Amino acid sequence: MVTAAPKLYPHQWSWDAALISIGLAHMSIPRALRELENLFRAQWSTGMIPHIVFSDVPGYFPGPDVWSTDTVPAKPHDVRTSGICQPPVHAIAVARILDLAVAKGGEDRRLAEDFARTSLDRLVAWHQWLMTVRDPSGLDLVEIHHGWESGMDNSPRWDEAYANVVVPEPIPMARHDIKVVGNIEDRPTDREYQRYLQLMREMASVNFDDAQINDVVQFRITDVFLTAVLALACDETARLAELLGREDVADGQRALADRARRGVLSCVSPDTGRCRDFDVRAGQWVDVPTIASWSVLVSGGDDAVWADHRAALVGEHWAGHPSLRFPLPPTVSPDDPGFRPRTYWRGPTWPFLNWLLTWALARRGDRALAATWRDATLELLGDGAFGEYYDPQTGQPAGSHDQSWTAAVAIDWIA
Ligand code: 9WN
Repeated sequence: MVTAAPKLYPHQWSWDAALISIGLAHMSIPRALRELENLFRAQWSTGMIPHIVFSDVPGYFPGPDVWSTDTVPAKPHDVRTSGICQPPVHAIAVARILDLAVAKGGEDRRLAEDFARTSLDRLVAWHQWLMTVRDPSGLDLVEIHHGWESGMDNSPRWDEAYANVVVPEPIPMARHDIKVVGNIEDRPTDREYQRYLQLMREMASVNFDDAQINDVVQFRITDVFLTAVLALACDETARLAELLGREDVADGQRALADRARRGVLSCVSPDTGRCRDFDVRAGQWVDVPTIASWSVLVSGGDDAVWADHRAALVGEHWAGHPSLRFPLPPTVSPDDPGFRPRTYWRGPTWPFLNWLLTWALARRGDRALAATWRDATLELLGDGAFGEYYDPQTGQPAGSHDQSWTAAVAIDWIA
């Protein structure tokens, strides 16, 4: 596997792996397919693709022993994984790799078509799990049980829900991340980590059994951005299915995509125009302005709302903010009192996320904005550090250096 980063993340992460495989495909189609295969082999029998597939390299906390998933019946017995998921970008990767392989032709094409054919059922099971097991209330929105599932771990979107997570007794921690990342403000706090660990304990207490988790976990919130990504992933799976002559699958995926899109639109606040998340335990909407507020830019589904969200994200409070080094979307607006330019999901701009946005824009035909964000991100990466994320005001790299998906998206853009 390609690890998410050499020192900070010495394992395979789910959504990182998808983007990494796209970068690899430019150099070797078989290598790209192996990367995805390694992740897909770890898919649970429920359909869930786990958020981490562990290597045997030590040095990440929480590692497999802390996760306690070894005896989970749904997990393949020969891999060690975490017990939660991440956003479903995988179909986007399979489709992108297939497109690249078709252009290359020959053996590459044959291998990629075979892989796509065998992956189709995996993707269907994965998307189905998200829209059934993870939508127990029938809201057409995917519910998450841990901020890590959103991939936007400590985004202010989750602050209120986390504030309600009670940690009855201090949980021992041996954090490794703060030793690797020199600047402590780049990472979440100990207090945040205590809650992260508490939720893991709760899920482990029922052996990660989906039927019981909803009753024991103190964090249940729908994730509008993840749902928007799912809409696109289902579209891409439908496209793949058509290419491979599986009309039955294509119809089902189109229906799921419609549901996800409807779900995202149902989150738009009539007052602020922003997408909200719904805190299932508190029974209330959470309308915190972050990059996820503009999720209709990703999902589409309503031209007027799409145009509003595009205008907001390029506007003076976001990518067009005068204090920014490059006109790129920050994760929190610099005008927000909670904006922290170096702190993880509380302000920095993330190159892989910019790639995802440009991919969605280009797919919709907005090539001009896609090119602007691509060029600006490539300029940001011109320092060669391949930062995990960047201070949007200074353009300085933060978090880990040599972050694999940062390099992968650069390759995809320049290849
Ligand atoms: C927890 C690997 C991952 C990304 C996430 C990012 C960060 C992990 C961590 O790193 O999360 O999953 O330990 O901080 O938030 O999006 O997939 O790059």
